[in-house]
This record gives sequence, C-alpha cells and structure tokens, in this order.
Amino acid sequence: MTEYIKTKWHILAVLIAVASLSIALYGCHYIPFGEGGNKDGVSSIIGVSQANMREEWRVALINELREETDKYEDIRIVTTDATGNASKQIQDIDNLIGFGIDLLIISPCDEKIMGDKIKEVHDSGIPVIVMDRAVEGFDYTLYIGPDNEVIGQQAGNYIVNLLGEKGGDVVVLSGNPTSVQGTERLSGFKSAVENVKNINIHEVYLGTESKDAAYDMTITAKRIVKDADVVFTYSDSMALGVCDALRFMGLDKKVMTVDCDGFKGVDEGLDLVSQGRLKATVSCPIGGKEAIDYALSILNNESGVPKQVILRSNIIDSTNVEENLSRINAETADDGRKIKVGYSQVGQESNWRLANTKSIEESAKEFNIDLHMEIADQSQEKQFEAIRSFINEGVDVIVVSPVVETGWDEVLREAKAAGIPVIMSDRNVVVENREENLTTTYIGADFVEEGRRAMRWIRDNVSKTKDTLRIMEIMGNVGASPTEERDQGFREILLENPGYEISYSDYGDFTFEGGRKVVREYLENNEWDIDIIFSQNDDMALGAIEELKEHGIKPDVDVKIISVDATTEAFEAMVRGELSCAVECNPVIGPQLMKAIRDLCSGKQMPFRIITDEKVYDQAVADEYIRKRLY
Ligand code: GYE
Repeated sequence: MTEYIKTKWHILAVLIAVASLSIALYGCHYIPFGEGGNKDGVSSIIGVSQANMREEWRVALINELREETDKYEDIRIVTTDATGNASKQIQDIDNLIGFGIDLLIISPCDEKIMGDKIKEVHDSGIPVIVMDRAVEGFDYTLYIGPDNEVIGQQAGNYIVNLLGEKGGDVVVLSGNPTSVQGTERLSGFKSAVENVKNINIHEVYLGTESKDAAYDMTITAKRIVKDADVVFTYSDSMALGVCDALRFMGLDKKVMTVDCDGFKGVDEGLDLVSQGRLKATVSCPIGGKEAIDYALSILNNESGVPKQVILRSNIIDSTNVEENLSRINAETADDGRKIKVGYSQVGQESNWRLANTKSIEESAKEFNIDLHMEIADQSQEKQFEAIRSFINEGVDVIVVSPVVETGWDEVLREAKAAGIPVIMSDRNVVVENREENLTTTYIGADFVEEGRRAMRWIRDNVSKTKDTLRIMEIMGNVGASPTEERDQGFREILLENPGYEISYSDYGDFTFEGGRKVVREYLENNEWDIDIIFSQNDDMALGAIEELKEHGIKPDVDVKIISVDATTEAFEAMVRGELSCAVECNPVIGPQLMKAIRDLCSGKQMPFRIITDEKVYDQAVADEYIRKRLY
C-alpha cells in the first residue's frame, strides 16, 4: 500500500477511534487533535476517571480540574464518568490509556477493586494521582484528599459549642451513605457528639443523598424537625434541600442547619452561609487546583512531589465566610516580596539531618525566601528561644522541626498571638487541643508506615532459623515523633507475625555514638544472642555495625540489620554487605516546604499534612540505586 493511502487509512482509523472513544467516554472533554491524529501543540494529556457525576462535589472536582487545566495552552484533559460502576471505571481507564494519556487522575469507585487497577497503571509507568478515597498501599504517585472523619468531628464539635451547656435536639439527616465519604463524616460527627450531655440525636434516613430527598424528608419529619434546635447533614446538596424545606414550613428562623462541603457555588455551602440560611459549613477543599499543580510537577519530572496531601477543612460561619471566600480564590503568586522565615532546626545529629538542612537552605534561595535558621542541638529549650526570637524579629512564617512531640502549646500560642503561622517540618507535635489550630500544616514522612515497612521486610526476607527470632530495637531520642511512630508501626506488624520478639530496646538519640553505645552496653551484660537489629536511623545502625565488628560479630551474617533513612552512607554499607535493608525517609523536603510557604503567604488554603514519597531498599538493589541518591 502506498505511503499516501496508508496515511489516509491511518487518519481514518484514528478518527474512528477518537469518535467511538468520545461516545464511550460519556461526558468526555475530548481533545481537538490536529490533522493525522497527532497532538498538535499538546504537550500532555491528563486523563480523569471520576467515580460518578451524581454527587455535586464530584462535578465540582471535574469543573475545578478543567478550570485549572484551561490555564495551560499545551495541556488537555479527558474526563470519564464511571457512573458508580467499578468495572466501567476499569474500562474507562483502559480507554484513556488507549487514548494516549500521559497521567491519570482517578477518584475510585471502590478502593478495593480499583486498587489493583491503579497499581497496574502506576507500574506501567503512567503517573497516577488518586483523589478523595485512598486505596490500600502506596502503589500510586500521589494521593490528594480530605480527612472526612475530621470533617464530621469538626461539624459535631461546632454544634456542641453552639448549643452550649443547655444542649438541645439535633436531627441528623443521612442518606444511608452509599459513599465512603458520607460514612466517614457521619462517623466523625457521632464521635464528637455521642457522649455529650444534653445533646439528643434524632437520626432520619434518606433513600439517597440528594437535595430533593432531603427536602421531602425534612417536611415528612416535621413532627421531629419543628422541635429541633439544629439539623445536621453532610453535604451541600442535602443542606440546600433542608434549608428550602425549613423556609417552606416557616421554621428557618427557629431551626439552624449545619453541613459539610462548603463549596463556593450559588446556593452551595459558602453562599448559603453568606445568605444567613446555613449556620455553618465545614469546608472541604476539593483539591482540583492542587491536583493539576502536582500533575504538572510530575509531568515535568520536578523533585519534591509528596506522596500524600491531606486537605485542610475549616468551620465556616458568618464570622469568617468572606475571608474564606477570598482565600479559596487566592493564587500562588511569587510576588517577588522577600518572605522572611525563621526555622528552628532540631540539630546536626545525623547525616539525614545534614541533608535535610542543605535541602532547606538551597530551596530557600531558589524560592527567593530569606531564611534565618537556628540549630538547637536537640534542645527543646533552645528551640523555644529561637521561636521567641523569630516572633520578636517579626518573621512572616516560623518553621519548626521539633526535637520532641510535646510541650509546645505555650510557645505556639505566642506565635499565634503574634499572627505568625507555624509549619511543622519533618517531625510533628502533639498539642492539647487540635481545634486551636496552633500549626498550619505538617510536611514530612509517615513514620508509622516506615516502621511497618521495616518489619514487613524482616517478615519477607529474614529466614526463620528458630521458633522465635530475637530483635534489638535501637530507638532515636525519647519523645520524638519518629521514635514513637516508627516503634508503633514496627510493633503493629510484629504483632501480626508470630515468631519474632523485641528482646532488647534502648535509645541511641539518632547518633552514630548512640548506636555504638546500645550494642556496647548490651554486650557488657549479655552474650550476643540477637538475630535482628532494627535501628530507627542509619547513623545508629552504622555505629552498631562498628561495635559489632570490634567484637567479631559479622553484620548481616550473624545478625541482620535494618535501618531507616536510606542515606548514601547506608547504601555504601549495603554494598559492603554489612547493612541488610534501608527504609527510606526522605530529608529532601525543601522544595515542598518552600512551595507551602509561598502558598501560605499568598493566602492559599494549606493542607493538613503533606506526606513525602518513600521506598525500601536492600542489598539486591543497593548497587543500582547508590549512584542515583540525592542525599
Ligand atoms: O530519621 C534521623 C534524624 O526526624 C525523620 O531525625 C527525622 C529523623 C531521622 O536525626 O536521622
């Protein structure tokens, strides 16, 4: 067949494929390809697989993704609607891949069924951003979503405060939630109100989660509603139905309504609060803007893309609705203003910490941020002094990597009183009352998952040479979040797998000498009878290895050694055959931190948490990866 005819048939084939696909992709936003089926001027195609287009906030997500994508000439978006059917969603995804997408954004119909499909796409090399419902495991590029339990709790706490000591009657309108989101919000709401004196809950079930069903049911339940103080429902659409019904019955001045979603459209949460029809809404940013921001970073192979972004939700009522409306529409603008940041760094205790400090200093320059860093040598008192000096200096933002989790409430209240937002970097704090919002966001690792990964590696790779393998745990410094949480995750998996026991644990303060000390002191009082060492960071593992060798104990032969951080020094020890496994804890969080600071200063909504992306390495892959290490 001559070249000409072949080309003609090719064009025809592509056009038929595009046409049939457009029909199959119900509600698709198809790409106007140039002649010959190529992507004239289009650098990337983002496929979006939406679980359904029945729920208002899902429609809102698609609209937000499109609004954001329309800002970029060379980016196209193709959307599909699985109509709530997991097998159709799988078909949609295959169609999108056939369409030639470069990245997939998916809000899964069913986390269990879709988890395997998401892993298949991710493993094929197509980046996957999962939104709203987290699937099991971490076989995706990035998860962005709210914490629906917290959203329900916030609504419940608001109503409890609203009704005060006197308490009152609360009608809970729920649609026999078909959505995970609804179930989680209700669960959070109930956890906040169930044990509160004088609060009487009256549950009213709808068939579906729609405005009309809520309207009809509110009228049908007039006998209960007319004596209620508050009606709670967990979506804007249902809340509108309730407000309309209360107005129809002449009860809208007597009975208050509280809901979740807080969307910004006409007659949606924010608007209803502005109109005075809705007492309060718990806003849940949809994440469309963030998804496209991160999608572009991923497509441009930028470093510092996190693993999870947990969106912040806020109580919005008449006192703050205008402020929130302006914040939601704020753009991240590098307006060139020199932002001044005070950073209280925990210390210089480990190679990880040195890499972390380097990443933050380099990113501050790159983002045009005036960074004032104080090193605290693992002293909380020194951190308090540094924070107070930043407050006196009048910095724009304070960032803290806290040496321990507790004891921060007073100094954080001082920063809040001074109007200076505080970001927790790398490690987190535990405060007395989360509702005080003493910190704006947490950027760092999921330490509990790191602990789980360490024990899963042991379970899967250390042969059971005896009934019970004895484990020595070398922990960081007392009270630090990585210490507590890595231990928690490790023990969680250990409990699921008989045949292992933590026979000895002690603190090594995340330092090389600390690791040596733990092993030395053990050997001063015991014959060596440990099969596995779990060290909560590399420096302590390397110190332990040094001490073992001085006593003629062969690392990785006589005792398997698993560490956390995965620094270059750990890779070198794995290549030498001394360290068995390194669970990654990424210190290179400078870019994410500086972006968050820029967003914060431009008034953008900050996520609750930004969790870094991490893997597990062992001797089988150490040689391959050692050259690629960034720290
Ligand atoms: O594992 C360790 C450092 O806070 C995650 O602190 C960080 C830990 C890290 O000293 O090396």
